Amino acid sequence: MSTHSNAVESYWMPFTANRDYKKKPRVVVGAEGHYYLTDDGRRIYDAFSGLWTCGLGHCHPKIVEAVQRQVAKLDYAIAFQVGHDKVFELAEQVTSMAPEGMDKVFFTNSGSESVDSALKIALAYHRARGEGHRTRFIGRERGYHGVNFGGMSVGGMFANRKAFGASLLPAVDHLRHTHDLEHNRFTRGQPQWGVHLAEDLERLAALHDASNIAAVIVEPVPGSSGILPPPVGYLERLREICDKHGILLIFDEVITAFGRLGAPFAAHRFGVTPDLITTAKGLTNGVIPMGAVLVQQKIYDALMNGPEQIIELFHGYTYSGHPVACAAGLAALSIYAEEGIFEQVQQLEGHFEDAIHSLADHPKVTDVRNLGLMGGIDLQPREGAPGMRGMEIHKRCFWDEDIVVRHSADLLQFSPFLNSRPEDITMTFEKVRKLLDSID
Ligand code: PXG
Ligand code: PLP
Repeated sequence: MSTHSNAVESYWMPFTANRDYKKKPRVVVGAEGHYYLTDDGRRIYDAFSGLWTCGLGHCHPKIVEAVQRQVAKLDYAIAFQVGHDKVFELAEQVTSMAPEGMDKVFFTNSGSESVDSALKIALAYHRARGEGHRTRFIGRERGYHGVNFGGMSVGGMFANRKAFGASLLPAVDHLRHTHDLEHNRFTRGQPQWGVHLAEDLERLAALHDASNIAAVIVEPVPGSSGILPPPVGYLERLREICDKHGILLIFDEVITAFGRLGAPFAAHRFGVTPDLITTAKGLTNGVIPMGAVLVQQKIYDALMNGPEQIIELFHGYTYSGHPVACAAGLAALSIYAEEGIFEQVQQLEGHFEDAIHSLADHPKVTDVRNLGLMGGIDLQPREGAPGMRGMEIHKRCFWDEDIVVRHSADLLQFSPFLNSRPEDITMTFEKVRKLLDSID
């Protein structure tokens, strides 16, 4: 490792086992297309496209050029009370890709900020309509909505909640998650079983009284917690129940937007339109941090009351709509369209499904799930050492097989490039099988 060891010691790494990592750091110093370049001169295939972020590949020349041009022309623009050309252009582009009626967009800098912004917008909307009693949020077990207090509260990942449980938002409840090994183990795509789980929302609406519930937030396909495609009809049913009770439906599309499911948004793929969509990652292809909250016109309109000189929503970030991020976003959106990226995903989906399910027969594999270009493999945990098998696969992939495979405990996650070569998808799972054969 050429990086100075004091330098590595200075950094407190996010969501990382710091002490273990620092014994033998895995360091990249460059990237090109579908590969990372390491400090010891290797080319490493990126089977996770960043962190679900860089679906178009790394250092796409059109995005690089747009960013370089923008940073030299307008590096930053005061975000409050003054706008700039690129942010309006991007707002128009994003809303024109969005599901029908989602005509307004609020910009943030990450998925976590998008989620907390969306929750606040939901509260503000109900208050503006004289329903300020709607303060409760409903999330879902195994949901991941980022790391800020709102998102953590509606989230349902045990490890994320454990340390901060006592300080989460009080008025939150959770739907059950939809994964049940007895009924949908090794399902290809959406499971047929489980639509009845949406009735959990009726149960919670009765328990808390629907008139107290502001919004339900779900990932259309939970990503971080294991790629859990929704049962057929489930999201449709959530939409119906929300409509019946005047509850807003928020889709957290931080992972699923911008092509991951072969459509601009998961809302398109499932034919279900929520009231708000949170997004980030693919908006700029991960090149500059940026997120967005898309809302139905009715939500914006409800807040446009009172004296015109008064700020309608007391919320915003110093870097909302940062010009350099907007330039990256505009370039990314134009590539999605010009290179037919969503169609490429549709064509790759079947090959990806076959490739990932080729591991279903492996004795160390307990479940395989996929939708679009999202995939997860559960490994049988080692006796008395949960998480170690997943960690070993990740490390051996990096050091021995020149490939980045993401793991979370004993879950392996796959997020291939939206413009992957089919043979690279095949190669990914061949390498994983080889390692599964060779480790304990
Ligand atoms: N919502 C969802 C659905 C996400 O997937 C966030 C919110 C938070 O976004 P930021 O930009 O604040 O991280 C996410 C992020 C993984 C992995 O390995 C997933 C995420 C981030 C890092 C790793 O699955 N999702
Ligand atoms: N903390 C302090 C002291 C600030 O002045 C600001 C912004 O002005 C923030 C936090 C929030 O920062 P951001 O707008 O980048 O989220």
